[in-house]
Amino acid sequence: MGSMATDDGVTRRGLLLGGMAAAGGTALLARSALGQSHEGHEMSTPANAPAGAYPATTTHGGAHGDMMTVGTVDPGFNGFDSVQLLTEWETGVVSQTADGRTLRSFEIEAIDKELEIAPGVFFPAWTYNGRVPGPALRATEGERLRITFRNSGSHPHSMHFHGVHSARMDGVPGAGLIDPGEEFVYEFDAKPFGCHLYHCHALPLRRHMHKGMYGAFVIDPDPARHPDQLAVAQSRLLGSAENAQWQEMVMVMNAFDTNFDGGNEFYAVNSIPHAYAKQPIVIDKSRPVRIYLVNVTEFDPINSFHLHANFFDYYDTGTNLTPTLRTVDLITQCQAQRGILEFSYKDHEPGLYMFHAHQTEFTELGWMGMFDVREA
Ligand SMILES: [Cu+2]
Repeated sequence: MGSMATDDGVTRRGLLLGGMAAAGGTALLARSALGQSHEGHEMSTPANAPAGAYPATTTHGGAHGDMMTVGTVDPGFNGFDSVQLLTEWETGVVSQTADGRTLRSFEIEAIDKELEIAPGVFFPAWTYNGRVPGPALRATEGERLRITFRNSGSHPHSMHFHGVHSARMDGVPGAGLIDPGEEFVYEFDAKPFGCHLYHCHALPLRRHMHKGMYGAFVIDPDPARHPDQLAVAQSRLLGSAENAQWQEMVMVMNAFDTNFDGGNEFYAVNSIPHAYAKQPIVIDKSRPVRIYLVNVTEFDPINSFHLHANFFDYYDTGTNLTPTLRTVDLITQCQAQRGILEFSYKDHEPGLYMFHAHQTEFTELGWMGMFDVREA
């Protein structure tokens, strides 16, 4: 919690409503059914009402479903949509180095861009390639990576990768932190395999983080290096037949301080509050699910992921091929913590299964979604 932030959820909701007025009077919260228009009387639920105090009319029901943004964010305006972000991996361009190694090259540009992060609420983001979170970079263990970073934004920025590299490539002041108009090339080996992240490391760090400068950085294990756990390694390798059996998605837990008071007004995975509640993520129940989960939430010290009616295995940081935790239904992450979740619905009946942060306030302010589990 930032020094200026309140930890009082009621007051925060009050701030949210104030922010809505500032955003042009577009009302956001309602106890309405999903997708239903309640313009004109959405304020009938008092802003300080405790969750569940009013009967839910949503088909998703219950205390989680009765507070929801109304309307939809325009994916055309943002240039990306939430469903697309789940499965869109940036794998760069592959070539060979002079000594015969695989070289994977990425092009990243820092761009100032206004995003519509909730219906009618616009946020002056600083982005990588015009999106928040930035591109989900994906490579394979042992490759040489070359990231050409161009700063077309209005402030100094960098790319600081969580991984193994030299001091010169660390993306901190004096080592890859560049001014507007400049370019820098980061180059290092892809290691260790795992679920990592990158983010800007300009100061003040909290400002550059919360403005949107972060993204997932996944390094798949090279199966040839893991003969004793070959099947698991193969299943993690994007492009393999074994990997194609999985339903993989990337979820970056983030939040937005839309009134710049050092506390967040909106919480989400992949930026858009309630996006996956309004448009549940379709899951084929016969195939396993793998989530690359990264927490970049600024101001709040912790975030979490809770899966309803099911349990998952968890690989902390993704750097092992055996689970760190087995059979859990909740995982907590500080900022920059991340890991891989694996679970299956094969023995479940089809239906809508919820997932959300288990900080109730985060849930109500946008960090809640649904899996729409269906027969194959
Ligand atoms: Cu920055």
